[in-house]
Amino acid sequence: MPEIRHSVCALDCPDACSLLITVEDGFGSRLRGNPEHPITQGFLCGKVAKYLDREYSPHRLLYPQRRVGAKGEGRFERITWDEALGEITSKLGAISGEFGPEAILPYSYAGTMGLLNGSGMDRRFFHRLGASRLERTICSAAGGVGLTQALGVRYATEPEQFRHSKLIIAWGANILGTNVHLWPFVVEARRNGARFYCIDPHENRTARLADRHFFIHPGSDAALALGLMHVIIGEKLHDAEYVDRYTLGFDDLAAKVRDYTPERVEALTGIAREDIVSLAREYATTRPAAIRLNLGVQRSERGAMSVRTIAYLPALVGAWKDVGGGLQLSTSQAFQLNRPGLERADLQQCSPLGRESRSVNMTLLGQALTELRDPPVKAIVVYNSNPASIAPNQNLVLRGLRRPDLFTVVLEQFQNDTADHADILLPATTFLEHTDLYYAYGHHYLQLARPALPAPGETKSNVEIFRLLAQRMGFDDPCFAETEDDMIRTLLDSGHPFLKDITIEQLDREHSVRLKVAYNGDPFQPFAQGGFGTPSGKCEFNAYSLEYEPPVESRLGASGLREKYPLELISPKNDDSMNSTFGNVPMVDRQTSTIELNGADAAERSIVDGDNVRVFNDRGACVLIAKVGRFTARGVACAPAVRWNKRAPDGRNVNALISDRLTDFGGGPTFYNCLVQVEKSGD
Ligand SMILES: Nc1nc2c(c(=O)[nH]1)N[C@H]1C(S)=C(S)[C@@H](COP(=O)(O)OP(=O)(O)OC[C@H]3O[C@@H](n4cnc5c(=O)[nH]c(N)nc54)[C@H](O)[C@@H]3O)O[C@H]1N2
Ligand SMILES: Nc1nc2c(c(=O)[nH]1)N[C@H]1C(S)=C(S)[C@@H](COP(=O)(O)OP(=O)(O)OC[C@H]3O[C@@H](n4cnc5c(=O)[nH]c(N)nc54)[C@H](O)[C@@H]3O)O[C@H]1N2
Ligand code: SF4
Ligand SMILES: [Mo]
Repeated sequence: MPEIRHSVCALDCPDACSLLITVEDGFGSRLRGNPEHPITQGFLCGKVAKYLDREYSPHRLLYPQRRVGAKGEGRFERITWDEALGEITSKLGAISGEFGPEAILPYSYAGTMGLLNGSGMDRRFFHRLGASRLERTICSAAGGVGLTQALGVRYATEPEQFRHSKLIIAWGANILGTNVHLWPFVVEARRNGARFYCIDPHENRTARLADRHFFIHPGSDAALALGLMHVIIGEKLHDAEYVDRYTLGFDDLAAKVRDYTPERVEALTGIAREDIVSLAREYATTRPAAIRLNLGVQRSERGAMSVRTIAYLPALVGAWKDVGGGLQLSTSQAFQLNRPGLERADLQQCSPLGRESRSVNMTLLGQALTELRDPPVKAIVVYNSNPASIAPNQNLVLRGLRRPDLFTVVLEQFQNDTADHADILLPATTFLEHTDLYYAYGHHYLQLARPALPAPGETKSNVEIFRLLAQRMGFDDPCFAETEDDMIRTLLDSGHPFLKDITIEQLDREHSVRLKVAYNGDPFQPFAQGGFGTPSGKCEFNAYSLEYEPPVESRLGASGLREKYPLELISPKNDDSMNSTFGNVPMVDRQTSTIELNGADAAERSIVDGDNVRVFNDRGACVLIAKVGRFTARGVACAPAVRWNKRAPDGRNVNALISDRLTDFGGGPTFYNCLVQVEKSGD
């Protein structure tokens, strides 16, 4: 008899969908969205609707392997778990003894959003070892800092409330591509008369369905926000009462934005001055008004400033007062779990180092592997991430990963570019095969998933692999013997009111539980009456430090550079994949091997649709297929990310072009400020 089991999509996506899987004799035959879940609403995105193809792919890694070919070549031989674990622990032990434990670097990101397999036993293991700590900046670090500067605490308007909005602005947010479960709420709002606008350098899937799309120069969003404030304050359209009661520093803000006239902001952003004026008026006078700000704006040299400045807008117009008003960047901070108890940073005190170890910024991986000293990185353990494909300054990253003296361990489901560089390659389970607890960054439901399918071959979960490694190393703290359920109980035990009375038993029964963010299921309105997380409890404008400078790598940036490399390249998410996770799928490979060029830019270079083109700058080059059209403004090119290097003719993807220059705050990457030249390629 087929049985329906519950699971949770673990991909790095705001929606964290509740899944139903039909299982017969241990075989999963159908995957669908849970119709009872208030956010999932019974449907899945295109990529996960087909996830069973990945689950049962003949290319799954099933056994531990040892590299026999050159690094990057991808030739391996099968070994036993016993050999693999023995080799890893003896090598890590030797490196720690000779160079100190900080010569070992963990490298992971959100391949799974599960807390146990993403930041559980692994963290405990590396803390006890005394390994370097990884600053996990690759995605949202700049935005996190910008939002904290503005609001003090990173709470957000919940998706369910968007149905009540009368004006929704998708600001650097490709809702249909990366956050599709917000869309039904947008549709409902529009049915009730709401307008829907996009602010984006790319006319993506979402912008094509918008009432208006404003093409903005990459990285210039802070200027637009300052320009909107100029109009709002100049025309006295702000909410004087809200501003008076719940904000600080309005007069200085008013003085600061005086210089950001529509004329000046048009020159900085490319948006016509009359559009800036009308958008400002409409935003300030429409209630409720919600901004869906996503992470696109903060992958820029001005990323933190952009997010900070945009996040002042709802306070200025009083939008936080309304159900359906405000702003959503990420809901993740509402999940006030006991992370310290899970991660156990205190174990560093028991390491050979006996103190907190150094931290290494993951965005600077290339530098860490080639330049870092005292000690140099001698071993890297990669899981939940594919740095050979996704990290900036790819040529430097690959040079580092190819160092003959670097010991590399990779925990993976598939043989991707990073796996090809492993000394020891370990087979990992998928989220359908292990237990985990899931937070979300696009809603307020905490979810538990039990294994729905048997783990194939000799695959093991990250939790189990790090538990085994800890045992082999002789780590005897009781936390290394904990079960998944012990770890979940620890996480739930934070004492925070948002988690009040939520138990593992309830999660097992109900699978998904709404955080206690509001009384009795009422809408969550974090800042309706102030309550900001700042020292004063008010939204602090701190106007003295508000400023906009064009990014160095932009059309108004460094002059020597933009003459040589006149096109601004952005490489946002591909609609039908997930970073590099589905890079082995031919359709995804085709989608991520293209670059969209504006018709005028293409014509100038005698490029027509379908031509192979070489995209290059001083850091590197890659070959892509041109798509010529009107989807970007003149001077902007768009190449959806992230392709597997090894599927490209020259073994490189767009990240060979991207600098490892960091964002203004937070140490994040600047993927979307990248100057390039494009030429027709002979290939
Ligand atoms: N289908 C799909 N879904 C995904 C992912 C995926 O790879 N594919 N990845 C997941 C991950 S890791 C994340 S972090 C989220 C990210 O989700 P999003 O933030 O929505 O995704 P991005 O594509 O990074 O950026 C969103 C939009 O910002 C635009 N943009 C780029 N630069 C600028 C700028 O300077 N200003 C403005 N206003 N807009 C700009 C891009 O053109 C894009 O349309 O999505 C997650 N979901
Ligand atoms: N040019 C460009 N580059 C980008 C971006 C961009 O927009 N443009 N986006 C950036 C952003 S926002 C992000 S978040 C990063 C994402 O980059 P990564 O964090 O590297 O994400 P993925 O490429 O999805 O790779 C995740 C890997 O984890 C593996 N995995 C999944 N579950 C498990 C598990 O349970 N155990 C183990 N051991 N492995 C597992 C998957 O098989 C997959 O290979 O990329 C960044 N790079
Ligand atoms: S990737 Fe996102 S939208 Fe797709 S199933 Fe997973 S959580 Fe849902
Ligand atoms: Mo991300």
